[in-house]
Amino acid sequence: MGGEDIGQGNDPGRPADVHFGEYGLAGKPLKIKPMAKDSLCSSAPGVINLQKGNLGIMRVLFVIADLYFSEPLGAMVLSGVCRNAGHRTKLAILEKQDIANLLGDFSPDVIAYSAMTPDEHLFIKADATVRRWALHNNRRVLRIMGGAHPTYFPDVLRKMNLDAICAGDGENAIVRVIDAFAQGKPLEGIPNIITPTQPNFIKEVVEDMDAVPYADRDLIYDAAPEMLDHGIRSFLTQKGCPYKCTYCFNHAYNRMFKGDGRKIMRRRSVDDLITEIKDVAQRYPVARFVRFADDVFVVNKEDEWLEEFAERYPKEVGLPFYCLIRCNALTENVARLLQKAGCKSIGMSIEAGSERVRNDIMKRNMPDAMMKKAFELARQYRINAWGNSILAAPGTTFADDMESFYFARSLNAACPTFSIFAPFPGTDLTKQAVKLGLLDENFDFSAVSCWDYSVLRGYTQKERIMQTNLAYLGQLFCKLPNFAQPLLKVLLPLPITRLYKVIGALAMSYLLGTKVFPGAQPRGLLALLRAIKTALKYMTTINKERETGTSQMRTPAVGLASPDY
Ligand code: B12
Ligand code: SF4
Repeated sequence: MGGEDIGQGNDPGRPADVHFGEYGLAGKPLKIKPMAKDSLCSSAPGVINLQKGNLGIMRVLFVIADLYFSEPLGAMVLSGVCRNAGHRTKLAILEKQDIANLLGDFSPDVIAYSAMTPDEHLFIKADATVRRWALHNNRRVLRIMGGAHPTYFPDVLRKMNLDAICAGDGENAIVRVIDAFAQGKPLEGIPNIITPTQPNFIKEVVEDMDAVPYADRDLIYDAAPEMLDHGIRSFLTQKGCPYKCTYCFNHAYNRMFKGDGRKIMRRRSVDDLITEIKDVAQRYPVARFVRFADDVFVVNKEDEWLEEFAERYPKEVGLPFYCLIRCNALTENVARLLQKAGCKSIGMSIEAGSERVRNDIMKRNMPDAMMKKAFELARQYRINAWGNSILAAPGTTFADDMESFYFARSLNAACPTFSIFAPFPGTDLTKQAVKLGLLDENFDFSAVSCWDYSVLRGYTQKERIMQTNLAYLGQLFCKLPNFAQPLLKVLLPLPITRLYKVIGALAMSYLLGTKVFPGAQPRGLLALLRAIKTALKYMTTINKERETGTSQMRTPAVGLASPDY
């Protein structure tokens, strides 16, 4: 990543406006965060190239699968890092753009795929186009993939015949890789980078989050200007989660990266965070709502960071915000501080109605009484809680799912939602599903979705339909009065899931728009209709046809390249 003295006018502590000549972004000066003296990495490869007069400047095409309403922070942060090092970047959104056109126009040197497991099939298809283009144009292009998918399924390196994958944090790795490529040096030995000849990687966790340049918002708004219609702007305040929920990737990440003094929980200073939010609010003035994308916004009940944030954020930023928190962390003091700060909504997952499923199977460690108290506190402090429950988890029955519905209804969450358990490579619950014989050892994870029929063996077709129908009707029926409840039992077995999906998507859009992100909706009829269409697409897309014959994913995939896993 960048370096001690990148470009001109880089007085640490003072923002610098740097224009990279013809490599600048559509003539707009790129505002670059001053780099800390002891920047993220010890070497500063990008600087050398800049000083050589643009010789090593690379064109990096970031590729993501799709956009829903969220800004893809991973690609945006890495684009900020690359631009800070003098490289030129652009974004391809596979579900929206034809990558072939972008390849012709942008002529990239590096293809940086940022992937989640269910979208793998889209990347395989796009990669075939990239390889064809490179061959026809006699271009040597570096193809690298990062994000959750390669981190937990490193076999994708071989499967797609990529040059490299990045496991975990990419802030340092990406520039080191690009510079090595530009200089014709090997990629082996770069922390977090796995190559065909170096499957065991050196592990690195980016600890100084303040030294990371701000997420590059132009990357996303240039590729998808309609995202500006939405008033929501996403930010990261901390990385890492210490909990061990069995369906989530965090225990796998922690197992893979902890040790040797590496710090898993990392947080930005309040100062750095507020400076970025103010900068974004000023430069993209439709900002109406802030969404903190951290897995957990508050971990400790006594939290000096939160106290400072609650003091300063309302005065210096003042935008309403949404964040994620667990019931065990929402004490009266934390609820008070969140309210003081301007928190309007929280994501506080329920996950399951019975303590057996919630605590034994999912390892949430939350008794019913704790959950009730947390939802009560949220109401008391006028913070709207979005509580999701996972249906059809391994080792559960439809009776458990109904219990989840009744429990969620009893908690009276502002936005109760229900999703279907989707197995992802490397998690303990996926391994448990294999152990129980509910999933094949060779299960193909591509195109798995939290909104579609369960992929687990052991449920009858009727149960599968009822689970999915409950996922779509549950939120609406949580809000309907007691006398309407018997109707749910009548509707659940009917094989009209497609209709329920539309009802569910509309109910969810309404609750998200009015309770979770109130006031952030796009202004103008056209923009609003576009947003509803996106929501419908997000929730009604059915599992894509599997790539038969090409997918060889094996289940315990995490850390295949990691010696201590
Ligand atoms: C916000 C979020 C979303 C948002 C935005 C997604 C986005 N495009 O960023 C929305 C709501 C759209 C979303 C949707 C889904 N999500 Co999501 N999401 C997250 C969440 C909570 C945070 C992601 C984030 O912003 N992180 C912060 C950034 C800075 O980190 P990052 O993206 O990981 O990027 C870093 C590294 O991975 C790496 N890196 C990333 N890309 C690249 C590329 C290169 C070339 C390199 C070198 C490095 C690199 O460097 C970055 C900086 O360190 C994560 C959990 C998590 N903590 O990661 C889940 C997570 C990524 N989501 C997940 C899933 C499963 C989904 C869904 C499939 C769920 C579903 N509906 O079925 C959908 C997929 C929708 C789709 N097809 O795109 C899983 C992925 C598991 C997997 N094996 O792939 C995660 C890990 C959560 C989990 N269940 O454990 N998600
Ligand atoms: S608390 Fe949330 S982010 Fe942390 S491990 Fe559990 S599900 Fe994952």
